[in-house]
Amino acid sequence: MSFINFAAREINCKVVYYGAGLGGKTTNLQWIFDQTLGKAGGKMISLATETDRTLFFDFLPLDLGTIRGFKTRFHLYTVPGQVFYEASRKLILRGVDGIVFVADSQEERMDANLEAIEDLESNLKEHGYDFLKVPYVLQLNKRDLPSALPVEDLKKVLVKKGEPVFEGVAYKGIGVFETLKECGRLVLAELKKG
Ligand SMILES: Nc1nc2c(ncn2[C@@H]2O[C@H](COP(=O)(O)OP(=O)(O)OP(=O)(O)O)[C@@H](O)[C@H]2O)c(=O)[nH]1
Ligand SMILES: [Mg+2]
Repeated sequence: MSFINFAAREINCKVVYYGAGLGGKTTNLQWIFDQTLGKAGGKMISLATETDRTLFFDFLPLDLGTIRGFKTRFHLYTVPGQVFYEASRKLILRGVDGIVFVADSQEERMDANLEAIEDLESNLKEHGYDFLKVPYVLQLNKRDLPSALPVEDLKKVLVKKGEPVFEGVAYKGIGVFETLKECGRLVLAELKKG
C-alpha cells in the first residue's frame, strides 16, 4: 500500500500492469519511459528473456506532480504474462495501490484475457486485497489489429466492476497516458479517503 515519507514530503504509490502474455504491458511502460525519463537520460529496469518476454518485471519510477506539497511518485511495474510465472505475478502484486489490466483485443486471446483476470483476482485474494476495492482500469489494447473484437463485445466479457475502459494501440502510444492518468487519479482518490 502507498507509502508516505513525511521527511522527504513524498507519496509513493505502486501501480501494476497486469494481463496475459504478449498483451502489451511492457510496451505501455516502454512508451511512458520514452516520453518521460528516457528523454532525461533515466533508466527503466527490465528483466527479459532473449525474445523480450518479461522474465520477472519491468520497473519505472515516475513523478506525477505534487499534491498539498507532497511529491507523488508512482512506481510502475509489469508482471510476466506467461502462465508459468505464477509466483512472480503474485509477488509483484504485494503492496499494490492500483492496477491496469492490459487486455489483448484479438479474438484468439480472449481465453487468455479471462484466465489472466481470474489469476489476478485469486492472487489479490491471497494477499488479502479485495478486487472490488482496488483502483482498477481496463485497457483494450491492440485496437489496430484486424482480428480485434468490437469494443462493446470485449466490454461485455471483460468489465468486472464498472471500471474505466480505454482503447489502446500501445506501440503507437495511443491510450497509454490516458490509461495511466486515470489509474493515478483513482489511486490518489483512494489515498485521500484513507
Ligand atoms: N499490433 C500491435 N502490437 C502491439 C501493440 N502493443 C504491443 N504490441 C506488440 O505485442 C508484442 C508483445 O508486447 P509486450 O509489451 O512485450 O507484451 P507483454 O504484455 O509485456 O508480454 P509478457 O511480458 O510476455 O507478459 C510486441 O511485439 C509489441 O510490439 C498494439 O497495440 N498493437
Ligand atoms: Mg512484458
